[in-house]
Amino acid sequence: MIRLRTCALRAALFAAIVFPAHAGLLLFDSITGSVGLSTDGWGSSLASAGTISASVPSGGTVLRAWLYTAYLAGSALPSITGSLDGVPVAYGPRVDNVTACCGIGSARADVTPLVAAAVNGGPGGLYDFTVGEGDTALQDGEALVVIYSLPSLPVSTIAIFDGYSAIGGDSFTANFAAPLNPAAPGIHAEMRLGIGFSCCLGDNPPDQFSTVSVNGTAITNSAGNLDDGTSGSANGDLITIGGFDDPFSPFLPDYASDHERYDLVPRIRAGDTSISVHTENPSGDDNIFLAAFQVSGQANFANAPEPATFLTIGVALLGGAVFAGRPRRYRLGYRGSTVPVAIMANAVRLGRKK
Ligand SMILES: [Ca+2]
Ligand SMILES: [Ca+2]
Ligand SMILES: [Ca+2]
Repeated sequence: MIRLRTCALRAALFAAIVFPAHAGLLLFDSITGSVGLSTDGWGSSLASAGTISASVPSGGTVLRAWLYTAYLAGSALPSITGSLDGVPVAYGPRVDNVTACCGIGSARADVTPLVAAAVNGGPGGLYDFTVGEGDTALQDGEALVVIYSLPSLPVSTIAIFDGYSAIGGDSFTANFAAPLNPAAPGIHAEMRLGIGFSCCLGDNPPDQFSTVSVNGTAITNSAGNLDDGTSGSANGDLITIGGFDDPFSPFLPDYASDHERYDLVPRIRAGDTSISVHTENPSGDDNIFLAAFQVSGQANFANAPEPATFLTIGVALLGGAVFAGRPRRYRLGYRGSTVPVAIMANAVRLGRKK
């Protein structure tokens, strides 16, 4: 009994220290099945509405759809509002990036019913929506994230992390049950980032970019800028989303050629059972508010503790314990959906900091 209590205490201490009231991007959702991912962004400092799109093949069925908005000067924005195809959007709690300057943050809305109604049973391809902002000067832009099922697709896992980036660094890990073979036919592993309030090198110091490393290797020092802004480099327009129509960024791209969509396969070594990603924002004034992953097969995604914290505290307390998320299984389907709930989702749902 004493041993059990000690173990429980150690586990509690470990959990409390490794998972602090979390600063950073949190795992919001994860799903495994014959699923696909669509992401797109729009921003403007002048117009209060524009076009944002979803790309869903014929036969695809929308399972979930979220609209994000990224803002600045949050204290001057008492309420966060917007619309999709003229329908007011009910954004959830604001998520201020308390680690960064300038009152930057983001909010998320569930727009599944509206997007599903437009897409399901449709011809497939590109679906355009009119996205609106309540305050275009203080809202940099929006991201539309859609997960759909399509029986002909190979099984993959999609994971969405959202909230705000800790400028000192966030880490994510995908754990796989079987060793990976990067040469396997059809293997797929990618990450797409959504970043708000990021603009420019040189003419607006400090240079505004984020860095990304995968399995310990830096893959970009150029993530950011207003790739999805439509009105030029002004506050209220500073948003970029790795989108369905963006190519993968080359390895260590320059600023202009980094569109925040990254192929992770080249960083996988034969036999790896996990993929680890780490992001930082050295300028302290950009907000990575979204990280969307899609990988072949089944994977368990988790927020990873920072390496130094993990080694120092984890080893000391537990003598080398192996960290592993404990996924919760549940059947899938959104409220009111007629989608067959044949797909098993594999998720760790964590509360986001309010
Ligand atoms: Ca705007
Ligand atoms: Ca910035
Ligand atoms: Ca960019």
